[in-house]
Amino acid sequence: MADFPFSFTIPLPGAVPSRIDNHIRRTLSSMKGQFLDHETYQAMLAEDDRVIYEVYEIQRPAVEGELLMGISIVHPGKVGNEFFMTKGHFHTVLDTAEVYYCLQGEGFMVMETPEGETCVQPLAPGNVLYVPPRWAHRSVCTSRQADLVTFFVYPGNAGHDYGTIERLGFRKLVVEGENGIEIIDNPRYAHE
Ligand code: S6P
Ligand code: ZN
Repeated sequence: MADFPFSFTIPLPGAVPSRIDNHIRRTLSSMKGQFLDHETYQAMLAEDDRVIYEVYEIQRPAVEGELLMGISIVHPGKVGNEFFMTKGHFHTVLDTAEVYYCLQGEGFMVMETPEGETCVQPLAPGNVLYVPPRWAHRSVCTSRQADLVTFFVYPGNAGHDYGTIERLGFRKLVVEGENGIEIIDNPRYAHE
Protein backbone atom coordinates (compact mmCIF):
# COMPACT_ATOMS: atom_id res chain seq x y z
CA MET A 1 0.00 0.00 0.00
CA ALA A 2 1.36 3.43 -0.91
CA ASP A 3 2.11 5.91 1.83
CA PHE A 4 -0.31 8.75 2.18
CA PRO A 5 0.91 12.32 1.44
CA PHE A 6 1.42 14.51 4.49
CA SER A 7 2.26 18.10 5.30
CA PHE A 8 3.64 19.98 8.27
CA THR A 9 4.56 23.55 9.05
CA ILE A 10 7.77 25.30 10.02
CA PRO A 11 6.59 28.40 11.89
CA LEU A 12 8.94 31.38 11.85
CA PRO A 13 10.64 32.68 13.89
CA GLY A 14 11.79 29.64 15.83
CA ALA A 15 11.44 27.07 13.05
CA VAL A 16 10.51 24.18 15.36
CA PRO A 17 8.51 21.99 12.95
CA SER A 18 4.93 21.00 13.78
CA ARG A 19 5.93 17.38 13.13
CA ILE A 20 9.01 15.99 14.87
CA ASP A 21 9.91 12.30 14.76
CA ASN A 22 13.37 12.63 16.27
CA HIS A 23 15.17 15.45 18.10
CA ILE A 24 18.96 15.28 18.20
CA ARG A 25 21.02 17.51 20.51
CA ARG A 26 24.76 17.56 19.91
CA THR A 27 26.77 18.85 22.82
CA LEU A 28 30.37 20.02 23.09
CA SER A 29 31.50 16.58 24.32
CA SER A 30 30.40 14.96 21.04
CA MET A 31 32.72 17.31 19.09
CA LYS A 32 35.98 16.07 20.58
CA GLY A 33 38.97 16.85 18.35
CA GLN A 34 36.91 18.90 15.89
CA PHE A 35 37.71 22.41 17.08
CA LEU A 36 41.17 23.80 16.42
CA ASP A 37 41.84 25.11 19.92
CA HIS A 38 41.92 21.91 21.99
CA GLU A 39 42.90 23.72 25.19
CA THR A 40 39.95 26.12 25.10
CA TYR A 41 37.69 23.19 24.14
CA GLN A 42 38.75 21.28 27.28
CA ALA A 43 38.32 24.35 29.48
CA MET A 44 34.82 25.05 28.12
CA LEU A 45 33.83 21.40 28.49
CA ALA A 46 35.00 21.35 32.10
CA GLU A 47 32.54 24.19 32.79
CA ASP A 48 29.52 23.04 30.83
CA ASP A 49 28.69 20.42 28.19
CA ARG A 50 26.57 22.88 26.28
CA VAL A 51 24.39 22.18 23.28
CA ILE A 52 26.13 23.28 20.06
CA TYR A 53 23.44 22.27 17.57
CA GLU A 54 20.12 20.51 17.26
CA VAL A 55 18.36 18.62 14.50
CA TYR A 56 14.63 17.95 14.15
CA GLU A 57 14.10 14.99 11.85
CA ILE A 58 11.00 13.97 9.95
CA GLN A 59 11.57 10.26 9.66
CA ARG A 60 11.05 8.19 6.53
CA PRO A 61 12.43 4.79 5.58
CA ALA A 62 16.16 5.08 4.84
CA VAL A 63 15.86 3.68 1.32
CA GLU A 64 16.39 4.86 -2.23
CA GLY A 65 13.38 6.77 -3.53
CA GLU A 66 12.54 8.33 -0.17
CA LEU A 67 13.53 11.86 0.86
CA LEU A 68 14.66 12.70 4.40
CA MET A 69 13.87 16.18 5.70
CA GLY A 70 14.38 18.22 8.79
CA ILE A 71 15.57 21.37 10.46
CA SER A 72 19.12 22.00 11.61
CA ILE A 73 19.77 24.67 14.25
CA VAL A 74 23.34 25.71 15.04
CA HIS A 75 23.56 27.91 18.11
CA PRO A 76 25.81 30.98 18.28
CA GLY A 77 29.14 30.72 20.05
CA LYS A 78 32.82 30.02 19.56
CA VAL A 79 35.52 27.68 20.82
CA GLY A 80 38.47 30.05 20.93
CA ASN A 81 38.19 31.91 17.61
CA GLU A 82 36.28 29.18 15.84
CA PHE A 83 32.53 29.47 15.40
CA PHE A 84 30.13 26.74 16.55
CA MET A 85 29.43 24.25 13.78
CA THR A 86 28.04 20.82 13.01
CA LYS A 87 30.28 17.74 12.99
CA GLY A 88 29.93 17.51 9.23
CA HIS A 89 29.95 14.39 7.11
CA PHE A 90 30.20 12.75 3.72
CA HIS A 91 27.18 10.72 2.70
CA THR A 92 27.99 7.01 2.89
CA VAL A 93 26.53 6.68 -0.59
CA LEU A 94 28.88 9.34 -1.92
CA ASP A 95 26.84 9.98 -5.06
CA THR A 96 23.93 11.53 -3.17
CA ALA A 97 23.22 15.25 -3.03
CA GLU A 98 21.43 17.47 -0.52
CA VAL A 99 19.49 20.76 -0.58
CA TYR A 100 19.60 23.29 2.26
CA TYR A 101 17.26 26.27 2.55
CA CYS A 102 18.34 28.88 5.07
CA LEU A 103 15.47 30.21 7.18
CA GLN A 104 17.18 32.28 9.89
CA GLY A 105 20.55 33.52 11.05
CA GLU A 106 23.84 33.78 9.23
CA GLY A 107 26.73 31.49 8.58
CA PHE A 108 28.47 29.31 6.05
CA MET A 109 28.37 25.83 4.58
CA VAL A 110 31.89 24.43 4.47
CA MET A 111 32.26 21.75 1.79
CA GLU A 112 34.95 19.58 0.27
CA THR A 113 35.37 16.54 -1.95
CA PRO A 114 37.54 13.49 -1.23
CA GLU A 115 39.90 14.79 -3.94
CA GLY A 116 40.50 18.01 -2.00
CA GLU A 117 38.33 20.57 -3.80
CA THR A 118 36.88 23.05 -1.31
CA CYS A 119 33.95 25.48 -1.34
CA VAL A 120 32.60 27.71 1.43
CA GLN A 121 29.19 29.27 0.68
CA PRO A 122 27.41 31.89 2.78
CA LEU A 123 24.06 31.06 4.35
CA ALA A 124 21.49 33.79 5.00
CA PRO A 125 17.68 33.75 5.11
CA GLY A 126 16.34 32.90 1.66
CA ASN A 127 19.54 31.24 0.38
CA VAL A 128 19.08 27.84 -1.19
CA LEU A 129 22.26 25.80 -1.21
CA TYR A 130 22.74 22.76 -3.43
CA VAL A 131 25.35 20.32 -2.10
CA PRO A 132 26.23 18.13 -5.08
CA PRO A 133 27.04 14.42 -4.78
CA ARG A 134 30.51 13.70 -3.29
CA TRP A 135 30.77 16.92 -1.22
CA ALA A 136 31.17 16.67 2.56
CA HIS A 137 29.25 19.44 4.32
CA ARG A 138 29.30 21.24 7.66
CA SER A 139 27.22 24.27 8.68
CA VAL A 140 28.77 27.05 10.74
CA CYS A 141 26.88 29.76 12.66
CA THR A 142 28.66 33.13 12.52
CA SER A 143 26.00 35.28 14.14
CA ARG A 144 26.74 36.56 17.64
CA GLN A 145 23.20 36.12 18.90
CA ALA A 146 20.99 34.30 16.41
CA ASP A 147 20.73 30.60 15.65
CA LEU A 148 21.58 29.46 12.13
CA VAL A 149 18.45 27.63 11.00
CA THR A 150 18.28 25.57 7.81
CA PHE A 151 15.77 23.17 6.28
CA PHE A 152 17.38 20.19 4.53
CA VAL A 153 16.29 17.43 2.16
CA TYR A 154 18.40 14.48 1.02
CA PRO A 155 17.94 10.97 -0.41
CA GLY A 156 16.74 8.27 1.95
CA ASN A 157 19.60 5.91 1.14
CA ALA A 158 22.39 8.51 1.61
CA GLY A 159 23.65 7.45 5.07
CA HIS A 160 26.28 9.37 7.06
CA ASP A 161 30.03 8.88 7.09
CA TYR A 162 31.24 10.87 10.12
CA GLY A 163 34.46 8.90 10.51
CA THR A 164 36.38 10.48 7.62
CA ILE A 165 35.88 14.01 8.97
CA GLU A 166 36.58 12.90 12.57
CA ARG A 167 39.89 11.47 11.37
CA LEU A 168 41.00 14.18 8.93
CA GLY A 169 39.00 17.32 9.78
CA PHE A 170 37.84 19.76 7.11
CA ARG A 171 40.42 21.56 4.98
CA LYS A 172 38.82 24.96 5.67
CA LEU A 173 37.76 26.54 8.97
CA VAL A 174 35.60 29.58 9.73
CA VAL A 175 37.07 31.77 12.45
CA GLU A 176 36.83 35.26 13.92
CA GLY A 177 40.00 37.00 12.78
CA GLU A 178 41.36 40.46 13.58
CA ASN A 179 39.32 41.92 10.72
CA GLY A 180 36.15 39.90 11.22
CA ILE A 181 35.06 36.55 9.85
CA GLU A 182 37.82 34.67 8.04
CA ILE A 183 37.99 31.40 6.15
CA ILE A 184 41.37 29.84 6.81
CA ASP A 185 43.26 26.68 5.93
CA ASN A 186 43.01 24.13 8.75
CA PRO A 187 46.52 23.88 10.19
CA ARG A 188 45.58 20.56 11.82
CA TYR A 189 44.18 19.00 8.64
CA ALA A 190 45.43 15.41 8.70
CA HIS A 191 46.52 14.42 5.19
CA GLU A 192 46.18 10.66 4.69
C1 S6P B 1 21.99 15.12 6.83
C2 S6P B 1 22.03 16.61 6.78
C3 S6P B 1 21.69 17.31 8.09
C4 S6P B 1 22.78 17.19 9.15
C5 S6P B 1 22.62 18.20 10.26
C6 S6P B 1 23.63 17.97 11.39
O1 S6P B 1 22.50 14.54 5.68
O2 S6P B 1 23.24 17.05 6.24
O3 S6P B 1 20.54 16.77 8.62
O4 S6P B 1 22.74 15.89 9.67
O5 S6P B 1 22.80 19.47 9.75
O6 S6P B 1 24.93 17.84 10.92
P1 S6P B 1 25.77 16.53 11.20
O7 S6P B 1 27.04 16.74 10.45
O8 S6P B 1 25.95 16.37 12.65
O9 S6P B 1 24.98 15.38 10.62
ZN1 ZN C 1 24.17 15.48 4.66
